[in-house]
Amino acid sequence: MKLYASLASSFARKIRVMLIEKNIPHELEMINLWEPNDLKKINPLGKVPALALDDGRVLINSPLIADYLDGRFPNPRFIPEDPELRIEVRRREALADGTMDAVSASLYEMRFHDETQRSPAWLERQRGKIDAGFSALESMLGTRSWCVGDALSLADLAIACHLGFINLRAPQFFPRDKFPNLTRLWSGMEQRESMKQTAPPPA
Ligand SMILES: N[C@@H](CCC(=O)N[C@@H](CS)C(=O)NCC(=O)O)C(=O)O
Repeated sequence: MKLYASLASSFARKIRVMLIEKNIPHELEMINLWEPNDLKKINPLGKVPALALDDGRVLINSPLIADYLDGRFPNPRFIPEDPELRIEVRRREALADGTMDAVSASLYEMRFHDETQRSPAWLERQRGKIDAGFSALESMLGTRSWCVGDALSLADLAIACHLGFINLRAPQFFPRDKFPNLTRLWSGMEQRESMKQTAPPPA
């Protein structure tokens, strides 16, 4: 299988970390999303991550790719088998991904529009989602070591990968003193070898 990723993408990092933690043999191609590239031949949406399987199928969207990898390579599991625990992990992953989507929407607005053309209403709308998303995740985590149960799961991975990007490239969206529980989870996760190997470069 071959993973298409980019150096900075925290959605792709979720998958890269899973591949390393599970020790899954794979090829990796890094795409520069901001230069002309052939990514649309693989994923019509032109987004990373995309996982090309050996049978010719391509999986897009990190939750779907994570589902495939955890099912095919269950050692160790990042999505519990128990249906209740499973849904708790996926709820948190969805919230973390959605919060990151709002950060991305804000960054795209700033990338594609100079200051005079930017929509303050759009940026404020996204900021509301970011603040509410992190607040919800912060109270869901509380003082526990892991998001769900007593083991690392896809929920922890998603939060750590997105916070890794935001703290490096757009720290204004994550005031650490407001979110001590998430900050603790993220800094602990950054100590893992899989996270060190996939750290995004500074801008
Ligand atoms: N929901 C998607 C989001 C993927 C995504 O937003 N990828 C960004 C990089 S972080 C991308 O490829 N952007 C390029 C573009 O939108 O043209 C997932 O979970 O994989």
